[in-house]
Amino acid sequence: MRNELDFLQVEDMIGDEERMIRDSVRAFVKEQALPTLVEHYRRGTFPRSLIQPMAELGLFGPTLADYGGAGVSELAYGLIMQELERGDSGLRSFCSVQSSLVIYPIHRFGSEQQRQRWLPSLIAGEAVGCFGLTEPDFGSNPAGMRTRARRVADGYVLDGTKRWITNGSIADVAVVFARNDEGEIQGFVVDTQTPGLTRREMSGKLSLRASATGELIFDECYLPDSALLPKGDGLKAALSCLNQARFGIAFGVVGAALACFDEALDYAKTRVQFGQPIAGFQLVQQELVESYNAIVQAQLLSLRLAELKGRGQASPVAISLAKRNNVAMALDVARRARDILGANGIVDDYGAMRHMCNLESVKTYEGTHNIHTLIVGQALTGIAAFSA
Ligand code: TGC
Ligand code: FAD
Repeated sequence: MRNELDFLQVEDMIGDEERMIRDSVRAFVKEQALPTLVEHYRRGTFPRSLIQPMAELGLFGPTLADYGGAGVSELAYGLIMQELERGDSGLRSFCSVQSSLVIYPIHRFGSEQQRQRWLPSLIAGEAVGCFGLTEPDFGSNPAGMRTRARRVADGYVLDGTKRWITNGSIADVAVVFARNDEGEIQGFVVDTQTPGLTRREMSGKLSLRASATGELIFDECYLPDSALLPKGDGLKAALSCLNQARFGIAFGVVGAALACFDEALDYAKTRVQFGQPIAGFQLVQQELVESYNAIVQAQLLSLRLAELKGRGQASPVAISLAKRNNVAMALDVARRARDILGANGIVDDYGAMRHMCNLESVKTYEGTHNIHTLIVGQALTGIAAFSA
C-alpha cells in the first residue's frame, strides 16, 4: 500500500527496526525473488537458489537470539512473512516451515545434542527442514495418526506415511510425529538420509507450484534413542508448533493481498473502457474499497496479535481467529483483483491469479478455515463441535 493511501496511519504502529527489516525483505523479494519465481511457478519447482540469500538476510529462525538467530521481535517476524508472501506463498511457506515448524520445535523440545546438530545449519540455510504431521487418512484430525514408533533396543522403528509435507522432498531433516507402543504421540528428529525413509515429490499441484511438497514413507525405519524429541510429548507439542506457523500466515497473507490490491488499483487507473479508466466506474471502485477495507482490518488484527505474542499472551484461539480471518480476506482480495484485471487476470504476467491459486492451499493447511471456525466456536460456547 502506498504511503499516501495509509489513511489509518498503520505505518506509525511499526517501529524503526521492524520497518528496516521489512523494507530489506521487500527489496529482496522485488529484486531477487520475483524475477525467478514466476518461472519456477510455471515449472512447478522451488527456487533453491533463494535459500542462501534468505539465510544471509537472517530470515530463518529470526526470533531466536542463540545458535546464530538474529533475535528480532515477533512483529519483525510477521513482517518478514508478509513481504515474502507479497512475492509468493511458496516462498513464505518455505520460511514458515524452516522457522516455525523445524527450528522452533528443535529449539523448544530438543536435546542439546539435537540443537547443536541442526540449529546452526538450519539458520544458516545449509540444511533444509520439514514437518510431518499430516497423513493420507488424517489431516484435520491428527490425533488419529497411524504412524507407529515401535520401541526396540536402543531406539525406535518408525512405520507409516506422512503426506502433503512442505519441503518434504528436499529436506535434510524432518520433525515427525508418531504413536508409541502406549498409544501416545511423540516427536522425532529424523535425518532424511536414514535407511528406511523414502520420499516422493507430489505432482499435479495447481496451487503453491513454487513450493516443494512431498510424501515421507517410513518402512522399518530404525532411529536411535537420540532421535526422540525429549520434550516433544503428546499432540500438544505438535499443535504448539502450529501456533507459530499460523501466526506467520496471518501476516503473510496480508502481503499476498497487498500485492493483488496494488496490482488491481494500478490496472484500474490505466485500463480504459467506454472512454474512461475503469477505476472511474462505481462498481469497480466498490471492489477496490471492499478490498482496501478488508486489508486494513487484517493489518490491525495482525499488529495486535504481534503485540500480544511479544508479551507471551497470544492464545491459540486468538491465533486461529487471525489465521481464519486473514486467509479468507486475502483469497477474497485476490479474486476481486483477478476480476478487475479482466482477461489479463488469467495470465501469469500478472500476479493475482497465482496468488489466488496459492491461497487455496493456505486456506487448507495449518488448520482449514472450518477447523479454525470450530476452534473459535469451542472457545465461545465451551462446546467442541469437531465430531458429530
Ligand atoms: P485437543 O484435545 O483439542 O488438544 C490436545 C492437547 O493440545 C492442546 N492444544 C494446543 N496447544 C497449543 N497450541 C494449540 N494450538 C493447541 N490446540 C490444542 C490442548 O489444550 C490439549 O492439551 P492437554 O493438555 O489437554 O492435552 O485435540 P483434538 O485432537 O481434539 O484436536 C483439536 C484440533 C482439531 C483443533 C486440532 O487437531 C487441529 O488443530 N487440527 C488441525 C490440524 C492442522 O492444523 N494440521 C496442520 C499440519 S502442518 C501444516 O499444515 C503445515 S503447512 C506449512 C506451510 O507450508 O506453510
Ligand atoms: P480433511 O481433514 O480431509 O478435510 C476436508 C474438508 O473437510 C475440509 O474442508 C475441512 O475443513 C472439512 N472438515 C474436516 N473435518 C471437519 C469438521 N470436524 N467439521 C467441519 N468440517 C470439517 N501437513 C503437514 O503436516 N506438514 C506440512 O508441511 C504440510 N504442508 C502442506 C502443504 C500443502 C500445499 C497442503 C495443501 C497441505 C499441507 N499439509 C501439511 C497438510 C494440511 O495441514 C492438511 O491438508 C490440512 O490439515 C487438512 O487436512 P486434509 O487435507 O486431510 O483435509
